[in-house]
Amino acid sequence: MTARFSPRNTPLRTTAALLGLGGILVLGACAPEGASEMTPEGGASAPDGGVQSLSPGATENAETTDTVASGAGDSDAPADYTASMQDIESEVGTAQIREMDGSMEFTVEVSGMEPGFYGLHVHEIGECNPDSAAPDDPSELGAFLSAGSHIGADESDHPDHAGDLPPILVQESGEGHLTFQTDRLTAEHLQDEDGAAMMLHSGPDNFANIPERYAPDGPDEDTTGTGDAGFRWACGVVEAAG
Ligand SMILES: [Cu+2]
Repeated sequence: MTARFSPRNTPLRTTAALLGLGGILVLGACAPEGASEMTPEGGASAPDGGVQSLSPGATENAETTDTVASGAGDSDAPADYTASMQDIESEVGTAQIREMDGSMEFTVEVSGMEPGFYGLHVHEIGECNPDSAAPDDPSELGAFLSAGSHIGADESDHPDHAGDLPPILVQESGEGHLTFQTDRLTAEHLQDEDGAAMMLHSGPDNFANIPERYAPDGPDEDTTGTGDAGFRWACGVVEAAG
């Protein structure tokens, strides 16, 4: 069996060294890592060199995507938007997005990963820079922080953000396949001037479902902002399909 990515076990990936990042690359989190390693958001990462802007920029050819598919689940229809989700080294998976009548249908495929659940979100900025600063806090550096927060993070708590998505299950084969629809996202979300990014996280999303016996005062801000899905493992700019 070929080597697999082990996102949960290798928060400091050796590939960072290959990219010439030098010292420690603390992979920026949408959330702190799991409960056993509650690392506060915003570790430093080596800012020097090796920055690889995978697909900067937002989608611009919106005029090609005016056609709105109707009906349900026409997964053979061509996608209206696509995203290639890349970790700091290579492609991990893809997302195809179709405009339905009143919703968006996503088909997400990943491969080469350890089995288990992984959080998925649509983040608000279509910029997947593996060594970048958070737009609202330039002192916070890490992988794919350039993509900003979940779409809708300003308007509600997780998991009620427009960009909150079901997690993907990676099977024993290392592959995961997920198709779902959401009526929370619109074409405007995906095509606004700063674009949007598909984000695959390093661990499962808890959907802020924290029993009161663990958190008598309710979940904290990190949880209600992010779902504690771990660091940002792979990112893909959402682009209009051409
Ligand atoms: Cu996220």
